[in-house]
Amino acid sequence: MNPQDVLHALGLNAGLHSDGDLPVHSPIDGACIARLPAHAPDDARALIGAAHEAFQAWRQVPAPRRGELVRLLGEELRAHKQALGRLVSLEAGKIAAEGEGEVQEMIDICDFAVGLSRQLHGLTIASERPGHRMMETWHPLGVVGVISAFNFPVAVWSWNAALALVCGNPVVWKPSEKTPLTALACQALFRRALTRFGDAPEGLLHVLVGGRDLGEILVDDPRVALVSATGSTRMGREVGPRVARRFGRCLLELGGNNALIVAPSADLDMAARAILFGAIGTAGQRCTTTRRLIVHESVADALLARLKTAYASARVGDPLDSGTLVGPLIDQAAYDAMQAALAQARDQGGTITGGERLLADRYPDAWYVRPALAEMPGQTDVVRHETFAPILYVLRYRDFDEALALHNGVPQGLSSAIFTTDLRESETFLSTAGSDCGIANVNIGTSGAEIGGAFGGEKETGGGRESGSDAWKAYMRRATNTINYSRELPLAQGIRFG
Ligand code: UN1
Repeated sequence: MNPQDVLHALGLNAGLHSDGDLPVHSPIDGACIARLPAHAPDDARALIGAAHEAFQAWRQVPAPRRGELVRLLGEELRAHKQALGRLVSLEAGKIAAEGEGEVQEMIDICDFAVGLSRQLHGLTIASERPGHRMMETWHPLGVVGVISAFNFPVAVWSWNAALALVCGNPVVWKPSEKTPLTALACQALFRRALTRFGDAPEGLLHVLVGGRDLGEILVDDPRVALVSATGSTRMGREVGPRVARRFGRCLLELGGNNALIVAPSADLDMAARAILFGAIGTAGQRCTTTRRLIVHESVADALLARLKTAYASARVGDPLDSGTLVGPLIDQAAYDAMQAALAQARDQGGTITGGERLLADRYPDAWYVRPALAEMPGQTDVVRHETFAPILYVLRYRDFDEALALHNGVPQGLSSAIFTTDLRESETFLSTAGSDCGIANVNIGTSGAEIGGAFGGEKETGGGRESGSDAWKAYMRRATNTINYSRELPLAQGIRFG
């Protein structure tokens, strides 16, 4: 399927050669695959207004009926899984399996949200007053603004949108300016679902095409009740305080610096496979990418020998060729950041294997690299920093406490893993004194989380939780209700008044 066919299959009329001011480049070969008209700031404000109007009607629709719309969206995603997955590959550079995997994640969250649409329930709470009942009710919140990153151009939106919609909230989405086509494709699929649904209000989903200024409009507009933003810690440092200034709600999903500990008792086969997927999958551009390997000195040489062989033979190239494991970096800026980090690692005493540019002759405008292993003398400055590229820093440890200290000794706190068959180690890792991350795994890598759990992390990762478990509560407002069915008016705390 060429780009034009993919867009056509997804119902997108955006021509490849229209004359808009936002060029979209495929990281596969650097070619310009579309030029889209960007929204003006006033358009964005008008769309937020339309979404706010839609909220007045959508919040009144019974939640299970709202779930039906998300069920239909899930059906559209099932029917267009291959085409949308392909577009993810074209626009974000993911290998085909990961492009389709991302769409599967969308289907899964739709299924989850449909079930949830019948379970948005609160508690009944014991009242201290006779003849009283206390309960809590969850109400729709308002317009949800979603700011998403290039690396999961559609799945992260769907985690937010599926929950927001069943919770009674319209969505205004500002995708990365590097990946607007996949967003428009999702909007086209959503429109199909809307048509089949029938009587939904206009304005339940808007996509803002353009740059950072549009994100700022979402952040500052008081009609946007919740801003859910995925991206760098630097971005979160701006978004968080700005939304807080207007007492809006914010859900932040920021940088990760995820470590995987390999203990002496680990199954090294399993560990090596998990490290490979976690560190070089998606060309190291997941927020859950394994960035630090903390390995016991007794198994370090054996593990590293395996990893070096695997790194040298991992096929890097066109993400749509079967057999490719590592596609391109998103752009030259990502390549430059990777090279700068490797230079710093060398300066800080590291020994680097890999990291060089590949396929430059064939693709002069694309940025393919051999994933890098950086054996470090300690957790130096560069190791504590998230570089969004396939660099795995390797640190050796002697005793478990040292491993834990290294593990938690970074500013970020998203995902973490330990490979061990020692019960004491695994339980300690999951205990309050163990991993300080939002996600902590045993004998599973750091990336590829399922949608059923709450997703997000602590410290500079921003504290937000999206996707499964009770993450839906961030998309609703809670009211505590007390009902007096007696003939008295007792005050709480035993107070007598008058
Ligand atoms: C991201 O990189 O922003 O756990 C999200 C994972 C995926 C989601 C990653 N399910 O790797």
